[in-house]
Amino acid sequence: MTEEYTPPKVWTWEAENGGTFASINRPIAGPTHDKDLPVGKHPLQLYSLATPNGQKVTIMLEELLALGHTGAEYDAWLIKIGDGDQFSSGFVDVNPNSKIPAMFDTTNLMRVFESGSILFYLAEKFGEFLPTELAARTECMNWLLWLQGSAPYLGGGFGHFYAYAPTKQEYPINRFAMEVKRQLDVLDQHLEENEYLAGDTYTIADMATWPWYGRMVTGGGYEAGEFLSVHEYEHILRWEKQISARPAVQRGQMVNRTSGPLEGQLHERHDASDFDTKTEDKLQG
Ligand SMILES: N[C@@H](CCC(=O)N[C@@H](CS)C(=O)NCC(=O)O)C(=O)O
Repeated sequence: MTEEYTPPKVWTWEAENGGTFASINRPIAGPTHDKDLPVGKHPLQLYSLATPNGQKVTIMLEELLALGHTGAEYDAWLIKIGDGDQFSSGFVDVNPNSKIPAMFDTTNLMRVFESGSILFYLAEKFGEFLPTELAARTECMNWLLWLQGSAPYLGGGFGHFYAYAPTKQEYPINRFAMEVKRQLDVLDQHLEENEYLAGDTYTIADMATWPWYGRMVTGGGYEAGEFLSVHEYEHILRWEKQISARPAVQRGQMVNRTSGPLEGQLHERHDASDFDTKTEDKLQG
């Protein structure tokens, strides 16, 4: 057991509380500095980073482009959350919550934030990856909102205490490991009966879930594969393989990526040809 903590009567902000995100976390909203966001030539402007939440959107945009929707052409600008780019005045204008991903649609001057809302917006705008028939559409939204509600337990809960907290503590790691394994079992049982999350067709629910739980079962998430015995989830593993074989998924996960092998990092994407010419291995020679 760890040392007991007695909360004070009133919580106060200690700027340096330790942990990986100590320097960027604050208890207040709003910008820290004045800076406009860059704007490129394409209809959609994306401000993001290739975390699982960011990858959801770049996968969707690449899937739409693969279907020939030229209106889904996009500029993907890098937001370095470790450097506090999400607190610029320009970013706060597109997302008052100061979290990536955020998007601006220049065709109707609309801001879209929250990754689930961006997926839904793009699905509605282009009429793709969201069934139109009520029952199938509802099932797709059930799983999309399940993911949006569940992933914070995986990332902000389990991932934070297992990988990022300044000390390893048994209570929070146990609590969130239990919950994450329960979530994995929910998905595994569902995918035993269904090819994709919403049934027979690949939808925005799969695109949202793959970067989180797909990554977990291949052992990549927080390097906790062995700890969580992820090999047990054979139906998630089958689904994960199916999704990761899609070329648009392979491209989408490279955009705004700043870690991992250099050939998989495309820091900014402004043209389809950037995947061939502007990955970090090519730029660094
Ligand atoms: N519910 C949000 C969560 C977005 C989110 O948590 N983004 C993280 C990166 S994955 C972020 O921008 N963190 C920066 C910060 O907390 O200051 C969504 O789905 O878009």
